[in-house]
Amino acid sequence: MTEWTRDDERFMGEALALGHLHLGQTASNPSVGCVIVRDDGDGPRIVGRAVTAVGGRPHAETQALADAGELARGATAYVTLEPCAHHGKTPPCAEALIAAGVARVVVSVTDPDERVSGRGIEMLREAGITVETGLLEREGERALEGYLMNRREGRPFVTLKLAVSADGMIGATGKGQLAITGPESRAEVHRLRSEIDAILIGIGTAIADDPELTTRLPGLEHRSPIRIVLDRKLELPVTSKLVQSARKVPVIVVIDEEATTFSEKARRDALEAEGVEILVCQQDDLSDLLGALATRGISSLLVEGGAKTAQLFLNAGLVDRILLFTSTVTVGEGGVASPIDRKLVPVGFVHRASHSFGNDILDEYEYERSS
Ligand code: AOF
Ligand code: ZN
Repeated sequence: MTEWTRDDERFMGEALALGHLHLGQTASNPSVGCVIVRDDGDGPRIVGRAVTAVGGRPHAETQALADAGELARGATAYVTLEPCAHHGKTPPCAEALIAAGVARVVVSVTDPDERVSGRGIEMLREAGITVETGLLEREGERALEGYLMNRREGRPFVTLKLAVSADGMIGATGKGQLAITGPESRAEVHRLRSEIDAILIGIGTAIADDPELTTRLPGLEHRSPIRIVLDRKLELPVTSKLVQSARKVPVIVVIDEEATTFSEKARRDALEAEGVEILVCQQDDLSDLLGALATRGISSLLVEGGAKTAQLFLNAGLVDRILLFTSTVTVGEGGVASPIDRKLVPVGFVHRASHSFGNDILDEYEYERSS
């Protein structure tokens, strides 16, 4: 076991904070953070820093090295993920670290990608560089949870978000969007949207609420996730806000089977003409759908819509985190009951934290994997 110093933890903390910046923006690549630190006898100082670029490339290390320039020679690189060892779309970061003359590399999490998986560390060690791993590993695993789930399990990390009234309801039939939580909670949801790859709702919610599901916080408007609707019968109206904004922010409509009837084909064509992508995938087995999403690079999924969709994911055992907002509003008559409330959390979920947003409480639960 390596004995870490306070400085080690501080610099890896800095790398993790950098990695956080591009969550949801690096396509199929993880958002990795890297800082280059040197000590010329007057204490350690950061001479280079970077996060994986928007779109996924260049990787963090090459940019941090460029930032440090000649100062990287003899320095320590703190990286949240093991440096890559493969010639992919960019040359290996391990090679770049060796060429720059870095003396020590500290890694939080090793890379499960089969092209890397220990080889990055091996390459560095063979070149005489000191490599230490596992610093702030729990935090690193959390920071890279989407990417790790994608590579290890072939599916995105799934977060289920629910907003529940004081009387346990998530809405009311026939009333459209109901303000259950307050503005502070809504801002938090938009912030969450800005950090994930895709958001998913069921057709019931899409029709009842006509939501846009974009990120609408000042400065974060360009960070909207891909929007996915489970829509077996192809009922999403062409006039919906989702469809009407599909050219700006992608929309994927998931249907069970290829359109066959004249009217189905017409509806499909009309949606496609607006820029919607149609994905054919059996929804009875959600794992097929999640596998298809993972293959196209989606590593984090926020399930936002409807009691039915929430239940579908819970029943399939495909929820990793629950974000439960509880408000002080009462819905009363005609309310749609939530499958979950603070007193009824599914077995296997462990309470991790509570936060308050205005008058609302956000409880965070995580599925405890028996590993
Ligand atoms: C790093 N630093 O910042 C990131 C890494 O398609 P490529 O060539 O960009 O390679 C993608 C793989 O590179 C990805 O699966 C993961 O193993 C690694 N991502 N590695 O050294 C980075 N983003
Ligand atoms: Zn790399």
